[in-house]
This record gives sequence, C-alpha cells and structure tokens, in this order.
Amino acid sequence: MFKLHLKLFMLAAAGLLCFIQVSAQQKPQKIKYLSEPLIKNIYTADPSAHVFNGKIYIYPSHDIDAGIPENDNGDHFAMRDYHILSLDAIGGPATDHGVALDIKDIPWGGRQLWAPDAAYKNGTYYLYFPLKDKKDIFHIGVATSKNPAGPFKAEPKPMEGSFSIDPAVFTDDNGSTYMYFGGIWGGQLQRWKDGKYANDSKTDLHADNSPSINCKVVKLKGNMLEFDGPVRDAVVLDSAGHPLLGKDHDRRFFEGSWMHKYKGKYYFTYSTGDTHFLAYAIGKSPMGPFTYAGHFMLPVQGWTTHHSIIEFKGKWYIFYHDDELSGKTSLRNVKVTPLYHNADGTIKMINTFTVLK
Ligand code: FUB
Repeated sequence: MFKLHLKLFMLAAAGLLCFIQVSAQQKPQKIKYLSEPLIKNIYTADPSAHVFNGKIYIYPSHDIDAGIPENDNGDHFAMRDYHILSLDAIGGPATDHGVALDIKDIPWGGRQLWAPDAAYKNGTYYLYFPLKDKKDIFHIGVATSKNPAGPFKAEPKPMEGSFSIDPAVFTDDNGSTYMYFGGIWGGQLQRWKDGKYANDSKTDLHADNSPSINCKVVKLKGNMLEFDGPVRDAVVLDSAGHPLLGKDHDRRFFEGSWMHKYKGKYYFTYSTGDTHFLAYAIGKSPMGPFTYAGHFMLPVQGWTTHHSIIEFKGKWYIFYHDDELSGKTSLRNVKVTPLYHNADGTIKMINTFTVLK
C-alpha cells in the first residue's frame, strides 16, 4: 500500500513538474520598453540626430530584409538607400521625408549603405555615409543638399583618405569641424595599417594584450568635403593613463562613435559591439585623449547598439535603436529617450527594456 501511495505521489509530482515546464515554455515573455519606435512604416537604425532650423532631423540607416544570412562580417546589413526623419517636438509624430539618397545614384558605390551622419555649413547640408566600393572596401562618401531632408547629391568619389564606417561629425563652438569614424569586424577598421588596406584579419581578437584598435578622428576642411590634416587615433585611456587593451571587450571601442560637448568637456561615446554596451570617455580636446568613464546604456534588445546625443530646448536626448518591431538583428527601429548628466559630470545609466515576470 505504502509503495502504491509513493508511486502515485511520484506520478503526481512528475505531472506537476511537466505542467509547470510546459506552461513556462508556452507563456510568452512580456517586455516593457522604455520608448516607442519613432516610425513603424519602415525599419530604421543608427540614428544620427541634429537640430536644424529649430527642428530635429534624424539621419538613420534604412534597414531592409535582403534575405542574406547573419555573419560576423555584417553582410546581412545590405541597405540600399536613406530616408531622413524629422520631429517638431520630442513625443510628437515623426515625418518620413522619403528617399534622400539611393545607392544607384552613387557613382562609386558597391553595396551596404551603413550608418550616416549630417552637418550644416554656409547654406549647405552635408550627408556623410559609409559604403563599400566596387572592390568591397568601405569608404566614406559625402552628398550635399540645400534642404536638411534632402534629396542629396553624392560627390563622384569617396572622401580622399577615408576608410571604414560610421562617420560622426561634430562642430565645435569655434566653428572647427571634426569627423570621428571607424568600426572593427565587418567595419574593416582592423584591416587598415599606415593608410593601406590588407584583407588579412577578420576581427581584433588576435591583439588581446596590445592596445585596442582606436576610433579615428580627423579635422574637416572649411569646404566640408575633405580631410584637413592627418587621420589620428581617438585614444581611450583607463584611469591610470594606460590605453585599453584588445581583450577588454567590455570597454574598448567597437563602432558607432559620437561626440557631444557638455560644460566645456568633450564626451566621446561609442558602442562596445560584441558586449553590446554604450560607453563614454571624457577629454579636454576634441582630438582626445579621452579617459574612460563607464557604460551609460545597457544592452538593447538586438545585437547592435548605435546612438547619437543632442541638446534640444535645454534638455539632452539620446537617439538609439533596438529590434522591438521585428525581433531580427538587421530590421531595427529608432527611438529616443532623455539623457541625464549627473552633477559630477557622469552620465546616468539607461536601461531600455525590462522583462516582466
Ligand atoms: O547598420 C549597420 C551597422 O550596424 C552600423 O554601421 C553599425 O554601427 C551597426 O549599428
């Protein structure tokens, strides 16, 4: 009798366990997001925001489903044009201004229009964009327009001396303009040595105990179309003054840089890529060096993390993306949320989603 009871008890326990497991598997995960996608009619990513004529203009990548499987080279990011968005107010509707530049109108273009940025000078708007040439090597191109929303006309060749991806353009209070650029892995930055391209290394992982590969920074000429002087490293140092090492994946630069100036200091911000953080480092000059200060955004939903930071009507905002709408790495959507500087100059940590229990 005792044996029968024990057996029945064990069967009941197993059944209960099974029920709990099945229920757990079937229960869809509920996620609470910090912000809503700005638009839903197309997929957008890598938002570079600027305030022009009292409005916010957003220069994003336009993600499409090209049917290419994911790989570390980023072949699945096979974008073919840009759409520019604008916002009259934070929290208000975003306007999609349609195609601003198409890959077919870029004479030197091969494939993959990645994260762009924009700038304004003397009545002209400049759109800077990374694109692989016909030999499959990334360079940075520039296109111009009299309207911040385009359409833009591309220059016939890439910017002389440019390479890799993710241009971010910053104009200082004295009118000098700088471009930050670069990205490792699929962004090809690790393949460039002394101004020459060598297709010999896939990632930076071989350089674990050497200084990590740095983002690049260069001054732009007054014509905004050419580099003015040599391309330099935007060096990030640790608190002891040593360069971050290649193995330091939680802190080292990967891609997606940005620059903003706050209370006279230069905040160099970037993605740590394969560890999915946004990190920041602070310097006294736009050319660096910058001292590592920490993470300020936890990983978003999705693999890539790319952002921009602006001040609008006295408040600071960060534009970023995740893959809330599609759940797919290469079909992303742009979002915005406030960014706060603490009294000591640090940036308050941002968490973009919570899994509800
Ligand atoms: O959108 C393509 C690439 O993914 C960007 O250039 C990177 O910053 C990453 O977001």
